[in-house]
Amino acid sequence: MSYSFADSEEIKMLRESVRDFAEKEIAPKAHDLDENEEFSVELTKKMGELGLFGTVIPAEYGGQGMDYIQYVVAVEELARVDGSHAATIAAHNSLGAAPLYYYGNEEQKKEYLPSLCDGNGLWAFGLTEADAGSDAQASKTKAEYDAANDEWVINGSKIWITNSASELTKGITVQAITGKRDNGKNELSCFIVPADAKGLTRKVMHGKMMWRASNTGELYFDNVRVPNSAMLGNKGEGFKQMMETLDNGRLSIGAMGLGLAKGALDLTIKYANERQTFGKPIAKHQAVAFKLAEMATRIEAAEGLLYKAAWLKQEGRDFQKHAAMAKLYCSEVAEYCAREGQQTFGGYGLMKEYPIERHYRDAALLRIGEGTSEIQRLVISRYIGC
Ligand code: COS
Repeated sequence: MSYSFADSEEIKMLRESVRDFAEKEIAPKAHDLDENEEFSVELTKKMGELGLFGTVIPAEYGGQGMDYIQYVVAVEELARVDGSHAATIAAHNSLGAAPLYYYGNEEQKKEYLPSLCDGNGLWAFGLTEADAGSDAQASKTKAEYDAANDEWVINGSKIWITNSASELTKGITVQAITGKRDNGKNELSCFIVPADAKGLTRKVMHGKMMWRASNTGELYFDNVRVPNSAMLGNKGEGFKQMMETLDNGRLSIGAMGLGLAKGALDLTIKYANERQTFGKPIAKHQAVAFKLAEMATRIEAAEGLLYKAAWLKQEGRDFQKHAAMAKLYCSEVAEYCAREGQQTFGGYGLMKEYPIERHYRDAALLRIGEGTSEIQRLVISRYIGC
């Protein structure tokens, strides 16, 4: 397939339907949900009804069979209106359902995927720990094999796990130490852990400055027993699975950045054409017009980078470097547009009733979550021969 900068009819329809949903259903509730730190089961299920669960999972497992470009469009349109709801969808698809699809055996896929594609169940990605963030191999959570029962016994904890403590959560893919490798490093493997497993405590984390209507959990594993058949892929493949999952996830975080930036620009252009100072709309003042022109230009560049990365992934080509670049750059553009937008709104931009204020807070997550901007630069530098 050659490059195309024109949206197909299918993409246009998808974009319009998600935009319409985000504007009519999410926008009117976004402020209150954010203010009350409330995860909306109702809106999450409605996003499922719209076909946003199991986006890239093939129809045979109940999924929507979208390609990665379609998936990016959907996340972008949600993020244009609200980061929390975009985060729920991005985390569920990229980090929740995708590893089960890519690494699960046929039995596991048939058991778990349909219920994660029908809009009623969320799945989470249990990688991060209190002392293992950027250094993701530093996990302390352990799984010990109990040969007598052919089970693994998991002990440890995870933190900042999106979608892990909601009432829709069906389970978590958990990275744990399962032994030592020949090079002396920990051997890491992944396990499928149901949300109701005995010994698993899930706590909702409160007090976030951003994504306040998304569900973030803290997990404690106290002798949680799972059968040997709950291992995802082979023993010792856990870290590679997690890293590949993050490579894919960067596309959806990039989409969140691009969507947020576009949302901030739209709000700012509207405001700048209405607000008058010195006898004319502020959009007619060069100081403001140039800000808007700069925002629009950076958004255009971010879009090109992100859609190229998604296209590379879709085509089965090497996309990892571009995904890291897209995640890095879209996050920076999001933050830039939210800040410059807020500046244009002046005092109003500091008030919670103006969505630009929420965009400003939500943008901060993008340079920290799913691999900090520093980690993206590290990944990119490795690909360019450093
Ligand atoms: N895909 C497949 N395999 C990968 C990989 C990738 N993207 N990245 C690393 N690996 C493999 C390596 O090939 C290596 O395999 P061997 O040990 O068999 O040779 C192994 O994983 C270890 O790789 P490496 O030595 O590069 O790991 P590091 O400890 O240096 O860590 C970084 C690499 C920093 C890139 C990794 O820890 C990382 O991405 N950290 C950020 C984690 C993150 O984003 N957390 C946020 C989660 S929020 S959901």
